[in-house]
Amino acid sequence: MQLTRVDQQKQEAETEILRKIAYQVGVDAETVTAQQAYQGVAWTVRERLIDAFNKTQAYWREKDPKFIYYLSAEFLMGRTLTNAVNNLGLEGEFGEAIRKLGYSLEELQSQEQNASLGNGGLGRLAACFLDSIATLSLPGWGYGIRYRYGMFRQGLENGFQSESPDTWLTNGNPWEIPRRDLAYKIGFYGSVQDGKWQPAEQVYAVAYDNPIPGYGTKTVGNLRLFDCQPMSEFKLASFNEGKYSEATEDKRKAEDISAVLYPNDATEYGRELRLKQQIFFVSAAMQDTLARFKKTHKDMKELPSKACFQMNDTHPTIGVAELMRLLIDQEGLQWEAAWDITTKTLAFTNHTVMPEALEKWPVAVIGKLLPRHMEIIEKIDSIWIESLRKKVTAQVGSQSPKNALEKVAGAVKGALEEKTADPVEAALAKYSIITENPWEKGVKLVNMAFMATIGSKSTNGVAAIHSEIIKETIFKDFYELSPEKFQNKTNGVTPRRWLAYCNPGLSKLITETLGSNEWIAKTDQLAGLRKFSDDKAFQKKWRSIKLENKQRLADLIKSRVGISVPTNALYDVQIKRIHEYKRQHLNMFSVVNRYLNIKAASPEERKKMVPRVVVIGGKAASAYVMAKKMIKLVTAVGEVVNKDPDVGDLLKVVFLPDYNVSLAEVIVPGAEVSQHISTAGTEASGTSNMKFQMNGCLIIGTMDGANIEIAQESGKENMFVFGVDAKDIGRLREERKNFKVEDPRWNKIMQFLTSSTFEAGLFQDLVDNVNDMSKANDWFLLGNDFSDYLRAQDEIDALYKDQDAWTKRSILYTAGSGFFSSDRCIDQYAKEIWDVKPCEVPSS
Ligand code: B1N
Repeated sequence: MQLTRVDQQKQEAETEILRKIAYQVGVDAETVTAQQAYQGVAWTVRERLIDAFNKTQAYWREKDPKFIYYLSAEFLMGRTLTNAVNNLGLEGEFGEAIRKLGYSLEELQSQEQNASLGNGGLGRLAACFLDSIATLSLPGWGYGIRYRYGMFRQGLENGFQSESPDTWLTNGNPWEIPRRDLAYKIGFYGSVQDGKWQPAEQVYAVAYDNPIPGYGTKTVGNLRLFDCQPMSEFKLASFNEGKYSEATEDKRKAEDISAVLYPNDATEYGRELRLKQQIFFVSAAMQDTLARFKKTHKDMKELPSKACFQMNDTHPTIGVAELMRLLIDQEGLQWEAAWDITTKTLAFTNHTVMPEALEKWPVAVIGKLLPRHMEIIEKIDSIWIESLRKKVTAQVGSQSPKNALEKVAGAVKGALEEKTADPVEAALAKYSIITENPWEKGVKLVNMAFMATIGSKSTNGVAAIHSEIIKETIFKDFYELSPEKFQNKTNGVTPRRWLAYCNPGLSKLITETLGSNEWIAKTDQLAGLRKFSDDKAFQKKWRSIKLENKQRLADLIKSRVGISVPTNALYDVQIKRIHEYKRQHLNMFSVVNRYLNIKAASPEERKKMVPRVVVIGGKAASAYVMAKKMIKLVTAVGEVVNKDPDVGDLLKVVFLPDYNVSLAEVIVPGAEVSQHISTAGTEASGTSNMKFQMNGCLIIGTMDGANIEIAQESGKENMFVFGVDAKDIGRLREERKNFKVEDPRWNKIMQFLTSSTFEAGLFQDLVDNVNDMSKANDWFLLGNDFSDYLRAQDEIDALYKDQDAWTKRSILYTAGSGFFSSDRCIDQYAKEIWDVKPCEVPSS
């Protein structure tokens, strides 16, 4: 009997997997554990991936297109198996072979460690971007660090966060290709003589390639991560002298550099090791790029037509000085030529306006670790300031301060208003890369964001409102000088991982309804669901899929924290880093209010209440005391509520520990309402809001970040919007000292949290921060937004009682989510910043 092509492929896949299990894993197929089966399958998929990867990279070498290099200290990839199998279109071939081993793809997937080389949104965005770059067949690579330990694992001890190392590489990593022969020297310390740097220490950056499969294309891109290794493994002479620890000292010191991800989100951490990490991967990436470029090009002036480096926040911005150094010291270019190339090759994205996150390195720290870079930065600054001097002098000198005010740029205006002795110098100082530390007299700092803007062809924000805010605040003076450099690129997320693969039930229904699965690559087609939003039969199917996903989430909750939650309750989630600006404590205030309401209600009244399951997940930076207290607030309130017999199934409060990408892949499809409740003007974009929207989860949120655009696309009337406006924040903060929350529910909550229900004093500081204006000022304005937030919460309950109306909205969310695909976002970057065009291997 003749086998069909498909059967043949299935058989081949099975044979390959069995060979891998036998010879790579070294076990008998009859007795494989889930982990061994995972390894066998993963190493087989790896070969398919590498085949396509090699073809893509060879084709790109031949065609020599312009490349985008995405420089990021973080890539939060999560797990790879399902994504690779699906993007490569291997489900058919591999599914049966996996079942024959006695497992499902999902079971094997759960054996994989998450690659958590990122903190939160910024790192996950980088991962979504790689998926879209490959999907659009854009020639592009990511560059970063192969941290041996990623984001710490979070546990709970007595309801407080505990931290343990993320040992993600213990079972090996089938998804990477070590390139031990590809290593770049990175120097530190030492001195500069006549513009020549003699580093006192050197290490190697060793490349590891991680192939990135595109969807619906043969293109497989690359994430190249660097591991740090010493120049010499072992000092035999020291060993022979009996100095054992000295013998391996260099190795230890080098390995420290790529050892661990800094676990801070939206906060800077001004330690020398972090700067070492930054120069380490940026220098390696730039040396790597230049080496490839030079194989086919002689003239460095062609670099901007062949390469663009996108700097993901300030973390890679030492790259401005590094590219200058490489062009001048290594390639022998003159300053002007090097500057021209640099400013045409670099681009910069800002991701936050939180002042504590804007990296400013002390001149002394850069000067010691990277003396040549510091020289270059000083020269960039002085040339820059000189170029402005004439302009500023003309503006300040030509007219009396009074009538100058309307016409001149912000820096000059500011200097004139401040009535400084020398307004010219004062105005120039506002543009300077090197500034005085306002809290430490005499200490000079390098403002990395300023250097990045000056050294780049473009600066962009990550949502419409955020891109406006940066033009009015942190980059005001720079915007007024070169408005054409400033852009918006509203974030997006990959519809593959965040809808098609994490929500197979909904995905199938969408495909059946729209008549094809084209929407996975062309998410605009999701708008076609709009016309079914009132269709009762369709609504019913939509709801039953949600119920299955809720069951999955309930099972996860049960297995992780042992709490049984009912599936007929409204699933309300808030998953994101724990931060005061994200206001998980405001969420908890509303939970306490709900609890007190239940307690005060009669049995009859209780019957009318909508049961709720409140799920909160997220990690707190290890040094962020208040964020850690906020986690304790969730667990402590949860303990009281969950065991109270008066409450029963009307309210459950769950803190899910160790939130990461794969947890999100279960939580997002199972959620019915999701909270995005940052103080207006503080969340640059948010990206989980987009994932919830895609999965038909309703949003309660402030008019902040991408919420605003989500409301535009899915209908503001369909979102539970509350809170003050970003434009009023400054004034409200000033008025805060005399502000009192008039709502009696607020006081009851504050009393409850400081009552004997909890350990004495446990939440006093948290309460004082938002409630005692003699001690604090409620910087994130919980008091101002409180009553409106509870009103929006009531609306949620009311709508949930009308399941058809609720489901209609849910459908409209998904239908309106097309814009938030990272494919749309990357297409805009490619056309409006990078000038990079698709280059796909032709079908042979
Ligand atoms: O970047 C995301 C946005 O969607 C979020 O709104 C924003 O908060 C996030 C220093 C950061 N901004 N800044 C950081 C991360 C690590 C670190 O060490 C800052 N993360 C964001 C994607 O645009």
